[in-house]
Amino acid sequence: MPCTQPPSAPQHLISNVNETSVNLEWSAPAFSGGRQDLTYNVVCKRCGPDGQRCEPCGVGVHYTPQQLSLRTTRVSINELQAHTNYTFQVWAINGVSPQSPGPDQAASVTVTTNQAAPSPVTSIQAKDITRHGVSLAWQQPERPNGVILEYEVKYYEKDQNERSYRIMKTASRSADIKGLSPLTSYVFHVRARTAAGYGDFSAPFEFMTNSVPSPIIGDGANSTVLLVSVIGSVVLLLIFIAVFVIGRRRSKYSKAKQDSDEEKHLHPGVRIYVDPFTYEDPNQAVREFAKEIDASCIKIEKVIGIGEFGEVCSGRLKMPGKREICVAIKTLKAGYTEKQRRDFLSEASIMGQFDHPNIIRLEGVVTKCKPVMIITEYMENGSLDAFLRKNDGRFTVIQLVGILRGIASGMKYLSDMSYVHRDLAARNILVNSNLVCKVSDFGMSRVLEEDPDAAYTTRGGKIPIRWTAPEAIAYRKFTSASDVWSYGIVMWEVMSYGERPYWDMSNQDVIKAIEEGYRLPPPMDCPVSLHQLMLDCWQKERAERPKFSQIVNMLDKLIRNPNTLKRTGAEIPRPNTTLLEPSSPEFSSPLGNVSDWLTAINMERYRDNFTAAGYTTPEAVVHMTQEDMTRIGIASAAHQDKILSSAQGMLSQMQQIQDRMVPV
Ligand code: ACK
Repeated sequence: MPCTQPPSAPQHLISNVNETSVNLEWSAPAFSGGRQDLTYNVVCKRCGPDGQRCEPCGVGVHYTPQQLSLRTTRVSINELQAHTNYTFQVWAINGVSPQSPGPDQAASVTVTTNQAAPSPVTSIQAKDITRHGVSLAWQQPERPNGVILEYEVKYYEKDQNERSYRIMKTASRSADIKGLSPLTSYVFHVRARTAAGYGDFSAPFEFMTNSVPSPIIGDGANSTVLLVSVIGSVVLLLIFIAVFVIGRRRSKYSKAKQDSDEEKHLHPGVRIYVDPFTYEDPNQAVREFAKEIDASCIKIEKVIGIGEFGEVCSGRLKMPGKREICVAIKTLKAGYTEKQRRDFLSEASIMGQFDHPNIIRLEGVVTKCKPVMIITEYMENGSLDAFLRKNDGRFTVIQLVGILRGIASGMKYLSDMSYVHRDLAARNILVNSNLVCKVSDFGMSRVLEEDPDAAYTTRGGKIPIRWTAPEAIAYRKFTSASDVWSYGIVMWEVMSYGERPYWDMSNQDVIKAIEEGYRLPPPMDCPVSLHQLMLDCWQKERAERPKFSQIVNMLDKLIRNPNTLKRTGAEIPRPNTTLLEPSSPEFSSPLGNVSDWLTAINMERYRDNFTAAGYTTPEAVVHMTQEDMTRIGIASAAHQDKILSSAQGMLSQMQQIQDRMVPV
């Protein structure tokens, strides 16, 4: 027999960076060396800003499933440092590799991690509990991911609604909370902020204030009071321990229960958005949600645009003790009415409640002198629609899907907070120098007044017709599901590099065409899977549209399996400036519904599993993996195989149908 040899390098290594995590995927080497014992080792190197001077990443970096002797062709690497260059090598190894190690057995990729918010604060301690206050202290988060600028303590009475909470900010790792009611249980959460934004809040920390004044130690005049106080304190201490232990037990229980729930329930810090117009005094909302900035900290440099309320400028913000940063400055023009001032500042009260990498970050407001200003982070590449038009055809499909994923993630956050945007469109997305997209434009009146694409409806309201779901146009039913419709239009704008949805059709014609069941066709070179997702977002029945969490998952899956993005339908000659007819094969599933299919393959017992996990269309089912099956509760390997092989058959049937598709 000939000698066996070391394998050649893994092929097609691709990376996907998500904040401080990196996913690597590759395919098997072209040459296996004539052996079956192929595994992979991953080498991680941290490099200087120029990508040179690399050193081993060391401990602290986590690899899933593992770093060495991998049998899979993918690995997820977590807990990397933010804003850092890394080079990863993936080595193909077999039993004879040690005989002849060489660089031709490895593939490598270099990435830069993004910014990441700090990890949650974990250990909080209460010191000096009194009738009306408590001193809290905590440790720095395990992974600060940057310099901690401040901590925020959120607290509320345990028996009260969590929405009536109070916030205290501090630069140190302790806080003296005052003004509490005696003998009352309070819940505290602490979170840290760096230049990348806020981290998650800590788990709840509960305690009860004292009922008796602190004894005056050394005053022996009234030993009875002292004795009562000491007994009282001991009893309270026992109550406190009991409350703490029960609290801990309960939170452990609820965590176990909630693990399968939506993300918003997992993080006690994710709260519901508060409409600033529900405040009797909207200025109070501004004070609560936006930081007042001294005008002397701001340098206006140039005008970059005109908004409804005045000029939009770029400039610099230098707060005492902090680094200077680039900012965008929205100004309120002179001669404004009180209502205009309120409407202008409502955007800051809304934006100030959000904290997410795909939502534009509010730095603060200037209200104490004129002009009144709203200061936000600066987004170097401006609005997404103009940016795409300027860069027509320059991005890979994966980059475009990355853009869409960012927007969907920001929208998921907003919908988790029960905020409905109402004017989601590429013109209202901003792009920074790293191609990170952030949702912006949160003014309430703006939706109706400022947007040049908004038109008056028969009911008198002003609505951006081309981006808006039919039920929102017809009877103002604005929900996260109508935002999903708009998101589908944004997908179309992105994949067509900023083309105007429905081209030069009039608003009336658009409304009529949508009502008759027509939909936008796939833009040129758009993967079939993405156009299908758009069509799902444009379901007439809003309950049938995907949720933003499902859209994020779907896009993640497409990014992980780039092969699913290869089919573009380009082989079908079709003018792509004509709407799709309602009867197009792409439209409704040509393969019937999931329930019928499960019945046909004698697997109807899993119908509820599919429905509960959101796999409601054959298009969604055909891309499922074995892991997905396990996740939705199909434990039997034989059943998994049966369903997967039938789904494969369905996929090829689908492809045949699409190949037969005719121009409409
Ligand atoms: O497309 P643009 O350059 O991006 O023109 C508009 C203009 O101001 C009027 O809204 C730009 N703009 C708004 N907010 C920001 C921001 N945070 N960073 C950079 N540009 C911004 C927008």
